Amino acid sequence: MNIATMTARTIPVIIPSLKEKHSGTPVRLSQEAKDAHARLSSNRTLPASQARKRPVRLPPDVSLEKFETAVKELRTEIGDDNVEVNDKPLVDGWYLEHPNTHDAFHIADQEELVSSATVYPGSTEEVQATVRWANKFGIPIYPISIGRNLGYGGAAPRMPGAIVVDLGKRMHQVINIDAENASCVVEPGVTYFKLYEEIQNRNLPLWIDTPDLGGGSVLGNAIDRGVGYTPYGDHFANHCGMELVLPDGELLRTGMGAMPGPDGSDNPTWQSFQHAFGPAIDGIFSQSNFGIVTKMGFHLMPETGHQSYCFTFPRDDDFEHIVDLIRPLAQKRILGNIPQLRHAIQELAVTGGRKKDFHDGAGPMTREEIRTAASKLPLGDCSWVFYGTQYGPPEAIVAQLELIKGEFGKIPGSKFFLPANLPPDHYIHDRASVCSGVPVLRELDWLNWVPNGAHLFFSPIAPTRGKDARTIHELIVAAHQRHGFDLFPTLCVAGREIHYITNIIYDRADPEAKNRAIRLMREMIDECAARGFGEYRTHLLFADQVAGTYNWNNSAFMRFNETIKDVLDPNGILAPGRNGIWPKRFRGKGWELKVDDIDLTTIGPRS
Ligand code: EUG
Repeated sequence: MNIATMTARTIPVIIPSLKEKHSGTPVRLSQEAKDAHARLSSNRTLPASQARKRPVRLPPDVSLEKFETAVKELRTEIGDDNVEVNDKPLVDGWYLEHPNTHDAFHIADQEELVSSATVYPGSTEEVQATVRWANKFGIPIYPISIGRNLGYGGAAPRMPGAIVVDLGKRMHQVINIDAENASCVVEPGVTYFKLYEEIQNRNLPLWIDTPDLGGGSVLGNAIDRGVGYTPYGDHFANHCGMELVLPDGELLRTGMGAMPGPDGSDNPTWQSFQHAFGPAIDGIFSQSNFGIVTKMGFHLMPETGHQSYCFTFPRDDDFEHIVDLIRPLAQKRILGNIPQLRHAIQELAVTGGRKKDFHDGAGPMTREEIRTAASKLPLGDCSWVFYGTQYGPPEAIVAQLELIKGEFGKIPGSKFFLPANLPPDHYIHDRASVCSGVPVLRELDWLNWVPNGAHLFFSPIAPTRGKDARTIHELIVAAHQRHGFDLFPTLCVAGREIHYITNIIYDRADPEAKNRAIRLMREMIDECAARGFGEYRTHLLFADQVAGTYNWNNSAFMRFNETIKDVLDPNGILAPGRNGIWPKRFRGKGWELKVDDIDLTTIGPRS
């Protein structure tokens, strides 16, 4: 173990490194990880774990006797050590030691969104064997890659008592890096940290594309259609070829991979061309429950020059104008990546600040409190911060920056900063890392906002148009006010749409705060939908409601998904309810959680 330290409460803490564990921390970030852990644990009042109130949560319609028989059979197929019954106390842990048994950021009772067991297949054949076993016993399975889909449900199955198929633990090889083609093939357990390290070790002039936190699965994030911040930031768009196990155990390759290579080798263009011939089917395996992806190809970006920067804007009301200035810059691809437009309150949260240091009592911080606190930070008094990065040779970057400064200079009081103008611990340096493909841990600091901090993302899509952006922003502001939550808007602004991401931060030990967070989510989903703004991704427990808003023409889209689901998965074993898609076996039997389901303490069929 390379990191051994003592927390504020003098519990010895060991953070596994990437060498010791597939989901571990790179050595270059060990001090940062240690510090982040110390801050979080000193802000935790809950015990590490509590005795379970109930025994193992069994899969639906499965007796204990049948469960035990099934587990025994799975052990003979996959190995005794590779099947673990979930009967021990539940440990929320933290980002770098996250659970694969339940949702660490529980909104329901901690014991509700839980698995009955975890299986660790070591090969595609073992994934196929697991799927066939699930069909034989009618037991739902829930695949995870790393399980760090945090804020969206983490590693938890949507259906309590499902068996989690933890693919990452034994399937974490970087199968290939093709330096000439600038592409790679990875297994589910390869994190951004690991892929980055692999490329550095081989001294290749290639970049990966990472989200804000680097511990996630490259494959898992892409099939959930996650986002990063180099020019290759659309993770699904930059994938190239999949191998997957269908719900009946069949094995399938997509794109050029559907054609065998010579003499039994992989097709030589599998990582060169995404679409190949015939229907482009890759998309139906993203954000769905139609197959288990066991290998996935990605394009890698050749390294290039880069320069990160930020602009600050003084007034809350500048928002609309900023969005209208970004639109043409993004459409013309003068902006080098997907920039983030963040509210000044994030400057407080990302320093590891605690709300109580800025605000007394309950209720959200006032505008004046935010301004006062932000004015003491390096960027000074402001309302919005635009973080961008330009790419290419130095002369090109200078020319691009002149154009961009000319535009944002139209907003009175705007200020321009380079990383060299800001202290070494300022967030801009982490932004510069992320925007040049270097995975980091910085955004963990948000969770210190409240004790036992947990978070939930609300992620609607809005047009890149000032007045639409204002409409959605005002609606979200009002909803947060009503429910007493601070609002942390980060807008990922493209030329035609905005991913408006807000992070609802709540205290896991406070059932009343959890319930307010649920009401807030439910209301925002419905109010946005009434104006045509829909979520691009959501937490497990809100998927039914969100799926229900995509209901044009008598829900033709969901009916299409259900048709596919019932053909591919007639026994309804694969991730029932994922993204709102329920197999025939469970559909309409009370599992769906709708807008009126405000009490989510217990999860199961309702009458
Ligand atoms: C973030 C961005 C996302 C998302 C969750 C979090 C960033 C937070 C663009 O998508 O889904 C700072």
